[in-house]
Amino acid sequence: MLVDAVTSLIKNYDVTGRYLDRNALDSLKSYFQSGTTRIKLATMINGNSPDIVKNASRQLFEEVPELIRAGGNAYTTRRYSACLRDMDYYLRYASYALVAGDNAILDERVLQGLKETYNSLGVPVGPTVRGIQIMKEMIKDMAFQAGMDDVNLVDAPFDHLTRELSDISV
Ligand SMILES: CCC1=C(C)/C(=C/C2=NC(=C\c3[nH]c(/C=C4\NC(=O)[C@H](C)[C@H]4CC)c(C)c3CCC(=O)O)/C(CCC(=O)O)=C2C)NC1=O
Repeated sequence: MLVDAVTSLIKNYDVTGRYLDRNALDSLKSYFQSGTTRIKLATMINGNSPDIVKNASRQLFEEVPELIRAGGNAYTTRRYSACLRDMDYYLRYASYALVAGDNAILDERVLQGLKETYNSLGVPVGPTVRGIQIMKEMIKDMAFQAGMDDVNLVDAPFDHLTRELSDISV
């Protein structure tokens, strides 16, 4: 089921039959107040997704050149394309989670079974996580240049992907 910040909060209160209290209302307020920025960020990501994927993967392959050398996991055209496609998946689903203000969609559509798949195909998690973090930094830079006030909203979905993939704290 698709969940956003509002439905997930209401669900929690409904389970225990409570009215929304001060905490709930504060968190709803901050979600709605950040709404315009979330949509601006999603618009910016949508309009630049091919460049973000291309530039972030270029930087990743500069930092970890073994990936695209013989024997590397992104070596051969097929695997190189699979890698860029995965980056695009992370970016697109992160943009959904950003608008929703909730990471549940990432658990459900992206992370489910992913570690097992990556392990069985030898896709290295460290560089994948690095690719996700590079995209995050690029988007924050773009948002900052565009004068957006709360660029740290970008962190949550990318850091969630990173944490869940690597079991490390960000
Ligand atoms: C929407 C949710 C979703 C995700 C996330 C997803 C990921 C995903 N990535 C895969 C493969 C892959 N993923 C990579 C990615 C990389 N290799 C590297 O060295 C880099 C570190 C990295 C790119 C940053 C590669 C190279 C493969 C192909 C591996 C192979 O077939 O040998 C596969 C195996 C099947 C296939 O090749 O399509 C899946 C399921 N699929 C999905 O439906």
